[in-house]
Amino acid sequence: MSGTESPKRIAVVPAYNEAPTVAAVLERLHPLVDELVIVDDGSTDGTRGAIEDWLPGHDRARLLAFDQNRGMSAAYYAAFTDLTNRLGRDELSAGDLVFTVDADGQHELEAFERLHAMMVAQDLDALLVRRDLSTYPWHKRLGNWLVSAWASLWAGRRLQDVESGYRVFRLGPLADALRYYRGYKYSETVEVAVVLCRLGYRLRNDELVAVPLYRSRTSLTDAAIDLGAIPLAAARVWTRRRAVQPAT
Ligand SMILES: Nc1nc2c(ncn2[C@@H]2O[C@H](COP(=O)(O)OP(=O)(O)OP(=O)(O)O)[C@@H](O)[C@H]2O)c(=O)[nH]1
Ligand SMILES: [Mg+2]
Repeated sequence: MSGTESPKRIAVVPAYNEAPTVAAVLERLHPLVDELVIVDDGSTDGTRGAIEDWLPGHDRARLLAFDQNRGMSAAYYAAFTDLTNRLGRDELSAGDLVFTVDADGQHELEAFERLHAMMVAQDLDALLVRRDLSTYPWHKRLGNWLVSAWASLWAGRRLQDVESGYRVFRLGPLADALRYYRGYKYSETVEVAVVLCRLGYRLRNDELVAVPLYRSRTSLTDAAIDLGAIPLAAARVWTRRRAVQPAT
């Protein structure tokens, strides 16, 4: 895939009950991108209102909103499917860059330009930021190490922080990967990583970025779901790859 032409920058921000932080994150992110897609699904704390108050005057941003909460993976699936459909209509290009950024302020936007430059200079298909988890409690770090090690086994290569939601994808590979996973709860991050690796895309997961603040809402159950989702994602690529590949 060529990385030489100037790609569009699109950010996808999933937001669930992030009223205190979401507007500040969007305000900071908006000047960095050509397009901003926010997905609020069924927040109960005023997140929707905070986004709607922020939207006027930010014409490159749009909101996808669900009335019932469907989980982070469903939010990404909706946004990525929308982008994939626009790729199919030639409104976007396979080389365009899709950034994913959390709405809680945990993703250091200082790194944004550096991540873009790495994608282009190294002609990467995906860059999953490795978060500096040194401020996290030991059990979170251990859990992250275990899930990443398990994912590495199934991906066929070492992944350092497979649970990271701070990522950059080329739209073409992302649209391709989307044919092999949907995600449940938080599993989107681990599934897309394993699928992209199994499909042979060029991916990095070793670029370390600081996390400005610690906050955690994920549980042991979420980690268990991810552990189960990883081999299933790899198996889907093995069993369905031939079936979904266009005939040559
Ligand atoms: N649209 C949507 N977004 C969600 C949902 N759950 C979480 N998010 C968002 O997804 C992003 C990541 O969620 P977090 O709960 O911070 O998870 P994390 O940072 O990956 O992991 P922890 O640090 O362990 O909590 C944040 O922007 C959340 O607002 C959801 O059900 N729907
Ligand atoms: Mg977070």
